Amino acid sequence: MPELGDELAGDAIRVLRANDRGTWTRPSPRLYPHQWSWDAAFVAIGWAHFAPHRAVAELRSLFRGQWADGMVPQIVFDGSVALGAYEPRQRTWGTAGLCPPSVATSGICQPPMHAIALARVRAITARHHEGALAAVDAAVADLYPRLAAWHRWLHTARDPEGTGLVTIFHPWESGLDNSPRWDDALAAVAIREETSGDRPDLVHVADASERPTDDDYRRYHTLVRELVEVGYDHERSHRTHPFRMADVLFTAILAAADDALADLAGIAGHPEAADAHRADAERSRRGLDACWDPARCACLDRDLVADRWVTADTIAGFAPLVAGCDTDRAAALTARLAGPSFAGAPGLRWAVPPSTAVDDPAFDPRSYWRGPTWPVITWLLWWALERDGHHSRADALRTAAVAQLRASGCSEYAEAVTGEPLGSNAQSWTAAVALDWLAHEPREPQEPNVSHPPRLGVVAGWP
Ligand code: 9WN
Repeated sequence: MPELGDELAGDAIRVLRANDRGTWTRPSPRLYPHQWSWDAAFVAIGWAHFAPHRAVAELRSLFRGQWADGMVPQIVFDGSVALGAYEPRQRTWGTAGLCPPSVATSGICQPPMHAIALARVRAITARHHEGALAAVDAAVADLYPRLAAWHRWLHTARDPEGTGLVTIFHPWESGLDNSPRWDDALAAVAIREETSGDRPDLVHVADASERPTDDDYRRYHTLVRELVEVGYDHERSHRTHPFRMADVLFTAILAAADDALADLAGIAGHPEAADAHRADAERSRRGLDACWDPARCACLDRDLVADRWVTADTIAGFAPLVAGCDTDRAAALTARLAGPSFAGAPGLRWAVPPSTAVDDPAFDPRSYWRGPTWPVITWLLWWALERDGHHSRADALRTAAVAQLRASGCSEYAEAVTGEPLGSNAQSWTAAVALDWLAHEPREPQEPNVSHPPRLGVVAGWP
Protein backbone atom coordinates (compact mmCIF):
# COMPACT_ATOMS: atom_id res chain seq x y z
CA MET A 1 0.00 0.00 0.00
CA PRO A 2 1.24 3.50 -0.65
CA GLU A 3 1.56 5.49 2.60
CA LEU A 4 -1.74 7.29 2.86
CA GLY A 5 -0.05 10.17 4.70
CA ASP A 6 2.21 10.70 1.71
CA GLU A 7 1.30 13.94 -0.06
CA LEU A 8 1.54 12.53 -3.59
CA ALA A 9 -0.50 9.46 -2.62
CA GLY A 10 -3.14 11.75 -1.11
CA ASP A 11 -3.23 13.86 -4.29
CA ALA A 12 -3.45 10.81 -6.50
CA ILE A 13 -6.34 9.34 -4.51
CA ARG A 14 -8.13 12.70 -4.64
CA VAL A 15 -7.72 12.81 -8.43
CA LEU A 16 -9.18 9.32 -8.85
CA ARG A 17 -12.07 10.09 -6.50
CA ALA A 18 -12.80 13.41 -8.23
CA ASN A 19 -12.88 11.73 -11.65
CA ASP A 20 -14.87 8.74 -10.37
CA ARG A 21 -18.24 8.25 -12.09
CA GLY A 22 -19.31 5.34 -9.87
CA THR A 23 -18.17 2.34 -11.88
CA TRP A 24 -15.76 4.05 -14.25
CA THR A 25 -13.35 6.97 -14.21
CA ARG A 26 -13.04 9.98 -16.48
CA PRO A 27 -9.47 10.38 -17.74
CA SER A 28 -9.75 14.03 -16.66
CA PRO A 29 -12.57 16.27 -15.44
CA ARG A 30 -13.11 18.38 -18.58
CA LEU A 31 -10.82 17.46 -21.48
CA TYR A 32 -11.83 13.76 -21.54
CA PRO A 33 -15.30 13.31 -20.03
CA HIS A 34 -16.04 9.70 -21.21
CA GLN A 35 -14.41 6.33 -20.49
CA TRP A 36 -11.29 5.63 -22.54
CA SER A 37 -10.04 2.11 -23.16
CA TRP A 38 -6.37 2.05 -22.23
CA ASP A 39 -6.86 4.74 -19.59
CA ALA A 40 -9.31 2.37 -17.87
CA ALA A 41 -6.61 -0.29 -17.67
CA PHE A 42 -4.06 1.99 -16.00
CA VAL A 43 -6.74 3.47 -13.77
CA ALA A 44 -7.78 0.01 -12.55
CA ILE A 45 -4.21 -0.52 -11.29
CA GLY A 46 -4.47 2.69 -9.29
CA TRP A 47 -7.83 1.78 -7.74
CA ALA A 48 -6.50 -1.68 -6.82
CA HIS A 49 -4.24 -0.15 -4.19
CA PHE A 50 -7.10 1.07 -2.04
CA ALA A 51 -10.34 -0.30 -3.55
CA PRO A 52 -9.93 -3.63 -5.41
CA HIS A 53 -13.67 -3.93 -6.06
CA ARG A 54 -13.60 -0.57 -7.75
CA ALA A 55 -10.62 -1.69 -9.85
CA VAL A 56 -12.48 -4.62 -11.37
CA ALA A 57 -15.62 -2.50 -11.78
CA GLU A 58 -13.56 -0.19 -14.00
CA LEU A 59 -12.73 -3.01 -16.39
CA ARG A 60 -16.20 -4.54 -16.29
CA SER A 61 -17.60 -1.13 -17.13
CA LEU A 62 -15.32 -0.75 -20.14
CA PHE A 63 -16.19 -4.21 -21.43
CA ARG A 64 -19.88 -3.23 -21.47
CA GLY A 65 -18.88 -1.51 -24.70
CA GLN A 66 -17.23 -4.56 -26.27
CA TRP A 67 -18.54 -5.28 -29.76
CA ALA A 68 -19.92 -8.69 -30.74
CA ASP A 69 -16.83 -9.34 -32.87
CA GLY A 70 -14.58 -8.84 -29.82
CA MET A 71 -13.33 -5.28 -30.37
CA VAL A 72 -12.97 -3.15 -27.25
CA PRO A 73 -13.65 0.42 -28.35
CA GLN A 74 -11.43 3.40 -27.63
CA ILE A 75 -14.32 5.34 -26.01
CA VAL A 76 -17.43 4.27 -24.14
CA PHE A 77 -19.53 7.42 -24.11
CA ASP A 78 -21.29 8.82 -21.05
CA GLY A 79 -24.77 9.75 -22.30
CA SER A 80 -25.17 12.34 -19.55
CA VAL A 81 -22.31 14.50 -20.82
CA ALA A 82 -23.38 17.46 -22.98
CA LEU A 83 -23.11 16.71 -26.69
CA GLY A 84 -20.19 18.63 -28.11
CA ALA A 85 -18.20 18.54 -24.85
CA TYR A 86 -15.90 16.14 -26.68
CA GLU A 87 -15.45 15.72 -30.41
CA PRO A 88 -15.93 13.55 -32.35
CA ARG A 89 -19.23 13.01 -30.52
CA GLN A 90 -21.27 9.79 -30.44
CA ARG A 91 -23.19 10.20 -33.69
CA THR A 92 -20.11 10.97 -35.78
CA TRP A 93 -18.89 7.41 -35.28
CA GLY A 94 -21.88 5.72 -36.92
CA THR A 95 -21.58 2.75 -34.57
CA ALA A 96 -25.25 2.21 -33.66
CA GLY A 97 -26.02 -1.39 -34.56
CA LEU A 98 -22.39 -2.40 -34.11
CA CYS A 99 -21.89 -1.60 -30.45
CA PRO A 100 -24.03 -3.30 -27.79
CA PRO A 101 -27.58 -1.99 -27.36
CA SER A 102 -27.92 0.91 -24.91
CA VAL A 103 -24.16 1.65 -25.01
CA ALA A 104 -22.60 4.25 -27.32
CA THR A 105 -19.00 3.75 -28.36
CA SER A 106 -16.47 5.02 -30.86
CA GLY A 107 -15.49 2.68 -33.70
CA ILE A 108 -11.74 2.30 -33.24
CA CYS A 109 -9.61 0.73 -30.50
CA GLN A 110 -6.57 1.45 -28.32
CA PRO A 111 -3.61 -0.61 -27.06
CA PRO A 112 -4.71 -3.75 -25.17
CA MET A 113 -3.37 -2.95 -21.69
CA HIS A 114 -6.33 -4.68 -20.05
CA ALA A 115 -4.99 -8.17 -19.35
CA ILE A 116 -1.78 -6.65 -17.99
CA ALA A 117 -3.89 -4.44 -15.73
CA LEU A 118 -6.17 -7.24 -14.55
CA ALA A 119 -3.20 -9.45 -13.72
CA ARG A 120 -1.65 -6.61 -11.77
CA VAL A 121 -4.90 -5.81 -9.96
CA ARG A 122 -4.98 -9.44 -8.92
CA ALA A 123 -1.36 -9.38 -7.74
CA ILE A 124 -1.94 -6.19 -5.73
CA THR A 125 -5.07 -7.68 -4.18
CA ALA A 126 -3.34 -10.94 -3.30
CA ARG A 127 -0.58 -9.02 -1.62
CA HIS A 128 -2.46 -6.28 0.19
CA HIS A 129 -6.19 -7.05 0.29
CA GLU A 130 -6.55 -10.79 0.73
CA GLY A 131 -10.16 -10.42 1.83
CA ALA A 132 -11.07 -9.13 -1.61
CA LEU A 133 -9.26 -11.85 -3.55
CA ALA A 134 -12.28 -14.13 -4.06
CA ALA A 135 -14.25 -11.25 -5.60
CA VAL A 136 -11.34 -10.30 -7.85
CA ASP A 137 -10.95 -13.92 -8.94
CA ALA A 138 -14.64 -14.04 -9.78
CA ALA A 139 -14.11 -10.97 -11.94
CA VAL A 140 -11.12 -12.64 -13.59
CA ALA A 141 -13.32 -15.64 -14.44
CA ASP A 142 -15.96 -13.32 -15.85
CA LEU A 143 -13.59 -11.09 -17.80
CA TYR A 144 -11.27 -13.78 -19.12
CA PRO A 145 -13.50 -14.89 -22.07
CA ARG A 146 -14.02 -11.24 -23.02
CA LEU A 147 -10.30 -10.56 -22.91
CA ALA A 148 -9.66 -13.69 -24.96
CA ALA A 149 -12.20 -12.52 -27.57
CA TRP A 150 -10.57 -9.07 -27.65
CA HIS A 151 -7.10 -10.51 -28.23
CA ARG A 152 -8.45 -12.96 -30.83
CA TRP A 153 -10.01 -10.04 -32.72
CA LEU A 154 -6.67 -8.20 -32.72
CA HIS A 155 -4.83 -11.29 -33.94
CA THR A 156 -7.29 -11.86 -36.79
CA ALA A 157 -9.17 -8.71 -37.82
CA ARG A 158 -6.05 -6.58 -37.39
CA ASP A 159 -3.50 -9.16 -38.52
CA PRO A 160 -5.30 -11.18 -41.19
CA GLU A 161 -2.06 -12.50 -42.66
CA GLY A 162 -0.66 -13.69 -39.33
CA THR A 163 2.46 -11.51 -39.52
CA GLY A 164 2.40 -11.04 -35.76
CA LEU A 165 2.00 -7.26 -36.23
CA VAL A 166 -1.17 -5.32 -35.46
CA THR A 167 -2.40 -2.85 -38.09
CA ILE A 168 -3.97 0.36 -36.84
CA PHE A 169 -6.35 2.46 -38.95
CA HIS A 170 -6.15 5.73 -37.03
CA PRO A 171 -3.39 7.51 -35.05
CA TRP A 172 -5.76 7.55 -32.05
CA GLU A 173 -5.59 3.75 -32.03
CA SER A 174 -1.91 3.95 -31.12
CA GLY A 175 -2.69 6.00 -28.00
CA LEU A 176 0.24 8.23 -29.05
CA ASP A 177 -1.97 10.30 -31.31
CA ASN A 178 0.23 13.06 -32.59
CA SER A 179 3.55 11.24 -32.63
CA PRO A 180 5.93 12.14 -35.49
CA ARG A 181 5.66 8.43 -36.35
CA TRP A 182 2.42 9.27 -38.14
CA ASP A 183 3.43 12.54 -39.84
CA ASP A 184 4.15 11.31 -43.37
CA ALA A 185 1.28 8.84 -43.49
CA LEU A 186 -1.16 11.41 -42.13
CA ALA A 187 0.05 14.11 -44.52
CA ALA A 188 -0.81 11.78 -47.39
CA VAL A 189 -4.45 11.54 -46.25
CA ALA A 190 -6.57 13.88 -48.39
CA ILE A 191 -8.71 16.03 -46.09
CA ARG A 192 -12.42 15.68 -46.79
CA GLU A 193 -14.02 19.06 -47.05
CA GLU A 194 -17.08 18.16 -45.03
CA THR A 195 -15.10 17.29 -41.90
CA SER A 196 -15.94 19.33 -38.82
CA GLY A 197 -13.62 21.98 -37.44
CA ASP A 198 -15.00 21.90 -33.88
CA ARG A 199 -12.19 21.75 -31.29
CA PRO A 200 -13.63 21.59 -27.75
CA ASP A 201 -10.22 20.29 -26.62
CA LEU A 202 -8.80 23.78 -27.18
CA VAL A 203 -11.21 25.25 -24.64
CA HIS A 204 -9.42 23.29 -21.93
CA VAL A 205 -5.77 23.96 -22.77
CA ALA A 206 -4.20 27.37 -22.44
CA ASP A 207 -1.75 27.00 -25.31
CA ALA A 208 -3.09 25.55 -28.58
CA SER A 209 0.45 24.80 -29.78
CA GLU A 210 0.58 21.95 -27.23
CA ARG A 211 -2.27 20.16 -29.04
CA PRO A 212 -2.54 18.69 -32.55
CA THR A 213 -3.17 21.25 -35.30
CA ASP A 214 -6.50 21.92 -37.03
CA ASP A 215 -5.27 20.08 -40.11
CA ASP A 216 -4.33 17.08 -37.95
CA TYR A 217 -7.86 17.14 -36.58
CA ARG A 218 -9.45 17.37 -39.99
CA ARG A 219 -7.44 14.34 -41.06
CA TYR A 220 -8.44 12.51 -37.86
CA HIS A 221 -12.07 13.22 -38.73
CA THR A 222 -11.51 12.22 -42.35
CA LEU A 223 -10.21 8.82 -41.25
CA VAL A 224 -13.25 8.30 -39.02
CA ARG A 225 -15.47 9.17 -41.96
CA GLU A 226 -13.71 6.60 -44.15
CA LEU A 227 -14.23 3.87 -41.55
CA VAL A 228 -17.89 4.78 -41.14
CA GLU A 229 -18.41 4.64 -44.90
CA VAL A 230 -17.20 1.05 -45.13
CA GLY A 231 -19.30 0.15 -42.09
CA TYR A 232 -16.16 -0.78 -40.12
CA ASP A 233 -15.58 -3.67 -42.54
CA HIS A 234 -11.96 -4.38 -41.65
CA GLU A 235 -11.38 -6.57 -44.71
CA ARG A 236 -12.18 -3.61 -46.92
CA SER A 237 -10.17 -1.27 -44.74
CA HIS A 238 -7.10 -3.48 -45.08
CA ARG A 239 -7.35 -2.91 -48.84
CA THR A 240 -8.52 0.68 -49.17
CA HIS A 241 -8.20 2.68 -45.94
CA PRO A 242 -5.80 5.63 -46.41
CA PHE A 243 -4.03 5.09 -43.06
CA ARG A 244 -2.74 1.57 -42.41
CA MET A 245 0.19 1.20 -40.07
CA ALA A 246 1.83 -1.87 -38.52
CA ASP A 247 2.31 -0.38 -35.04
CA VAL A 248 5.21 -1.86 -33.07
CA LEU A 249 4.32 -0.45 -29.66
CA PHE A 250 0.71 -1.64 -29.93
CA THR A 251 2.01 -5.05 -30.99
CA ALA A 252 4.45 -5.16 -28.07
CA ILE A 253 1.71 -4.36 -25.59
CA LEU A 254 -0.37 -7.16 -27.11
CA ALA A 255 2.52 -9.60 -26.70
CA ALA A 256 2.94 -8.69 -23.03
CA ALA A 257 -0.84 -8.81 -22.57
CA ASP A 258 -1.01 -12.29 -24.14
CA ASP A 259 1.51 -13.51 -21.58
CA ALA A 260 -0.62 -11.95 -18.84
CA LEU A 261 -3.70 -13.60 -20.33
CA ALA A 262 -1.95 -16.98 -20.20
CA ASP A 263 -1.51 -16.48 -16.46
CA LEU A 264 -5.10 -15.33 -16.05
CA ALA A 265 -6.41 -18.35 -17.99
CA GLY A 266 -5.38 -20.64 -15.13
CA ILE A 267 -7.11 -18.49 -12.52
CA ALA A 268 -10.22 -18.31 -14.69
CA GLY A 269 -10.39 -22.12 -14.88
CA HIS A 270 -9.04 -22.44 -18.42
CA PRO A 271 -5.45 -23.62 -17.93
CA GLU A 272 -5.65 -25.49 -21.25
CA ALA A 273 -5.84 -22.12 -23.08
CA ALA A 274 -2.56 -20.76 -21.69
CA ASP A 275 -0.29 -22.31 -24.32
CA ALA A 276 -2.26 -20.71 -27.15
CA HIS A 277 -1.90 -17.27 -25.54
CA ARG A 278 1.83 -17.80 -25.14
CA ALA A 279 2.07 -18.89 -28.78
CA ASP A 280 0.27 -15.68 -29.78
CA ALA A 281 2.78 -13.69 -27.75
CA GLU A 282 5.66 -15.48 -29.46
CA ARG A 283 4.22 -14.70 -32.90
CA SER A 284 4.01 -11.02 -31.99
CA ARG A 285 7.62 -11.07 -30.79
CA ARG A 286 8.67 -12.63 -34.10
CA GLY A 287 6.74 -9.90 -35.90
CA LEU A 288 8.67 -7.31 -33.90
CA ASP A 289 11.95 -9.07 -34.74
CA ALA A 290 11.18 -8.41 -38.40
CA CYS A 291 10.89 -4.67 -37.62
CA TRP A 292 14.19 -4.41 -35.75
CA ASP A 293 16.71 -1.97 -37.19
CA PRO A 294 20.10 -2.76 -35.63
CA ALA A 295 21.73 0.41 -36.93
CA ARG A 296 19.15 2.61 -35.23
CA CYS A 297 18.81 0.27 -32.25
CA ALA A 298 15.06 0.63 -32.58
CA CYS A 299 11.99 -1.21 -33.73
CA LEU A 300 10.28 0.54 -36.67
CA ASP A 301 6.62 0.84 -37.61
CA ARG A 302 5.71 -0.08 -41.17
CA ASP A 303 3.54 2.23 -43.26
CA LEU A 304 1.47 -0.29 -45.21
CA VAL A 305 0.00 2.29 -47.58
CA ALA A 306 3.33 3.78 -48.71
CA ASP A 307 5.09 0.44 -48.15
CA ARG A 308 7.98 1.92 -46.18
CA TRP A 309 9.54 1.96 -42.73
CA VAL A 310 8.80 4.81 -40.37
CA THR A 311 12.11 6.19 -39.17
CA ALA A 312 11.03 8.88 -36.66
CA ASP A 313 13.01 8.21 -33.49
CA THR A 314 10.45 7.87 -30.72
CA ILE A 315 9.67 5.98 -27.55
CA ALA A 316 7.94 3.33 -29.69
CA GLY A 317 11.38 2.14 -30.81
CA PHE A 318 11.67 0.48 -27.37
CA ALA A 319 8.80 -1.88 -28.22
CA PRO A 320 10.97 -5.02 -27.77
CA LEU A 321 11.57 -4.08 -24.12
CA VAL A 322 7.81 -4.02 -23.56
CA ALA A 323 7.22 -7.29 -25.43
CA GLY A 324 10.23 -9.05 -23.91
CA CYS A 325 13.34 -9.74 -25.97
CA ASP A 326 16.70 -11.47 -25.79
CA THR A 327 19.40 -10.29 -23.40
CA ASP A 328 21.58 -8.56 -26.01
CA ARG A 329 18.72 -6.53 -27.44
CA ALA A 330 17.48 -5.65 -23.97
CA ALA A 331 20.97 -4.49 -22.97
CA ALA A 332 21.26 -2.30 -26.07
CA LEU A 333 17.81 -0.84 -25.55
CA THR A 334 18.15 -0.17 -21.84
CA ALA A 335 21.44 1.61 -22.49
CA ARG A 336 19.80 3.70 -25.21
CA LEU A 337 16.82 4.48 -23.00
CA ALA A 338 19.16 5.90 -20.36
CA GLY A 339 21.36 7.56 -22.99
CA PRO A 340 21.63 11.07 -24.47
CA SER A 341 18.70 10.81 -26.90
CA PHE A 342 16.17 9.85 -24.23
CA ALA A 343 16.23 9.85 -20.40
CA GLY A 344 19.91 10.80 -20.21
CA ALA A 345 19.63 13.82 -22.50
CA PRO A 346 21.71 16.70 -21.15
CA GLY A 347 19.68 19.40 -19.42
CA LEU A 348 16.53 17.37 -18.68
CA ARG A 349 15.02 18.34 -15.32
CA TRP A 350 14.05 14.72 -14.65
CA ALA A 351 15.71 11.64 -16.14
CA VAL A 352 12.53 10.23 -17.67
CA PRO A 353 12.24 9.44 -21.38
CA PRO A 354 10.72 12.02 -23.71
CA SER A 355 8.12 10.71 -26.15
CA THR A 356 10.39 11.65 -29.07
CA ALA A 357 14.20 11.51 -29.07
CA VAL A 358 15.64 14.94 -28.26
CA ASP A 359 17.85 14.78 -31.37
CA ASP A 360 15.03 13.82 -33.75
CA PRO A 361 14.18 16.76 -36.07
CA ALA A 362 10.52 16.52 -35.01
CA PHE A 363 11.31 16.80 -31.27
CA ASP A 364 9.20 19.51 -29.64
CA PRO A 365 9.34 19.56 -25.83
CA ARG A 366 5.77 20.93 -25.37
CA SER A 367 3.75 19.46 -28.19
CA TYR A 368 1.39 16.51 -27.79
CA TRP A 369 3.33 13.20 -28.11
CA ARG A 370 6.14 14.99 -29.95
CA GLY A 371 8.53 15.39 -27.03
CA PRO A 372 6.88 15.73 -23.61
CA THR A 373 7.12 12.92 -21.08
CA TRP A 374 4.08 10.82 -20.20
CA PRO A 375 4.17 9.14 -16.77
CA VAL A 376 2.12 6.19 -18.09
CA ILE A 377 4.69 5.49 -20.78
CA THR A 378 7.48 5.69 -18.23
CA TRP A 379 5.43 3.28 -16.09
CA LEU A 380 5.06 0.83 -18.98
CA LEU A 381 8.82 0.78 -19.56
CA TRP A 382 9.48 0.54 -15.82
CA TRP A 383 7.03 -2.35 -15.49
CA ALA A 384 8.69 -4.23 -18.37
CA LEU A 385 12.17 -3.63 -16.94
CA GLU A 386 11.07 -4.89 -13.52
CA ARG A 387 9.37 -7.90 -15.07
CA ASP A 388 12.53 -8.92 -16.87
CA GLY A 389 14.85 -8.37 -13.94
CA HIS A 390 16.49 -5.08 -14.93
CA HIS A 391 15.92 -3.80 -11.42
CA SER A 392 18.54 -1.08 -11.18
CA ARG A 393 17.46 0.49 -14.50
CA ALA A 394 13.86 0.21 -13.39
CA ASP A 395 14.56 1.80 -10.01
CA ALA A 396 16.35 4.72 -11.66
CA LEU A 397 13.29 5.37 -13.83
CA ARG A 398 10.88 5.04 -10.94
CA THR A 399 12.91 7.36 -8.71
CA ALA A 400 13.07 10.06 -11.40
CA ALA A 401 9.39 9.66 -12.28
CA VAL A 402 8.24 9.93 -8.66
CA ALA A 403 10.42 13.00 -8.12
CA GLN A 404 8.78 14.57 -11.17
CA LEU A 405 5.30 13.75 -9.90
CA ARG A 406 6.08 15.12 -6.45
CA ALA A 407 7.10 18.39 -8.05
CA SER A 408 4.34 18.68 -10.64
CA GLY A 409 1.37 16.62 -9.46
CA CYS A 410 -0.85 14.34 -11.52
CA SER A 411 -0.66 16.23 -14.79
CA GLU A 412 -1.38 14.51 -18.09
CA TYR A 413 2.17 15.02 -19.39
CA ALA A 414 5.18 17.23 -18.78
CA GLU A 415 7.41 19.48 -20.83
CA ALA A 416 10.37 17.28 -21.72
CA VAL A 417 13.19 19.59 -20.63
CA THR A 418 11.83 21.76 -17.82
CA GLY A 419 9.33 19.23 -16.45
CA GLU A 420 6.57 21.87 -16.46
CA PRO A 421 3.19 20.13 -16.06
CA LEU A 422 1.07 20.24 -19.24
CA GLY A 423 -2.39 19.16 -20.38
CA SER A 424 -4.97 18.27 -17.77
CA ASN A 425 -3.72 18.82 -14.19
CA ALA A 426 -5.85 15.99 -12.77
CA GLN A 427 -5.26 13.07 -15.10
CA SER A 428 -6.52 9.76 -13.74
CA TRP A 429 -3.95 7.48 -15.30
CA THR A 430 -1.10 9.61 -13.95
CA ALA A 431 -2.64 9.34 -10.47
CA ALA A 432 -2.90 5.58 -10.95
CA VAL A 433 0.73 5.03 -11.87
CA ALA A 434 1.80 7.37 -9.05
CA LEU A 435 0.03 5.08 -6.57
CA ASP A 436 1.56 1.99 -8.12
CA TRP A 437 5.05 3.45 -7.96
CA LEU A 438 4.60 4.60 -4.38
CA ALA A 439 3.50 1.12 -3.37
CA HIS A 440 6.56 -0.45 -4.90
CA GLU A 441 9.33 -1.40 -2.54
CA PRO A 442 12.66 -1.03 -4.33
CA ARG A 443 14.92 -4.05 -4.26
CA GLU A 444 18.65 -4.25 -3.85
CA PRO A 445 20.31 -3.48 -7.21
CA GLN A 446 21.00 -6.72 -9.05
CA GLU A 447 21.82 -7.98 -12.50
CA PRO A 448 19.11 -8.85 -15.02
CA ASN A 449 18.06 -12.44 -14.35
CA VAL A 450 15.76 -13.21 -17.21
CA SER A 451 16.14 -13.50 -20.94
CA HIS A 452 13.86 -14.51 -23.77
CA PRO A 453 11.10 -15.62 -23.35
CA PRO A 454 10.29 -13.41 -20.38
CA ARG A 455 8.70 -14.70 -17.21
CA LEU A 456 6.04 -12.30 -16.22
CA GLY A 457 5.32 -13.16 -12.63
CA VAL A 458 2.41 -10.77 -12.92
CA VAL A 459 -0.09 -12.91 -11.10
CA ALA A 460 1.60 -14.66 -8.25
CA GLY A 461 4.56 -12.38 -7.73
CA TRP A 462 5.39 -8.76 -7.94
CA PRO A 463 6.40 -6.36 -10.04
C1 9WN B 1 -8.13 10.62 -28.41
C2 9WN B 1 -7.61 9.98 -22.92
C3 9WN B 1 -6.86 9.92 -24.24
C4 9WN B 1 -5.66 8.97 -24.19
C5 9WN B 1 -4.77 9.08 -25.44
C6 9WN B 1 -4.40 10.56 -25.59
C7 9WN B 1 -5.65 11.41 -25.72
C8 9WN B 1 -7.66 11.46 -27.21
C9 9WN B 1 -7.71 12.94 -27.56
O1 9WN B 1 -6.46 11.25 -24.56
O2 9WN B 1 -6.33 11.01 -26.89
O3 9WN B 1 -8.18 9.25 -28.03
O4 9WN B 1 -8.81 13.46 -27.69
O5 9WN B 1 -6.64 13.57 -27.71
O6 9WN B 1 -3.56 10.73 -26.69
O7 9WN B 1 -3.62 8.29 -25.29
O8 9WN B 1 -6.11 7.64 -24.11
O9 9WN B 1 -6.72 10.26 -21.87
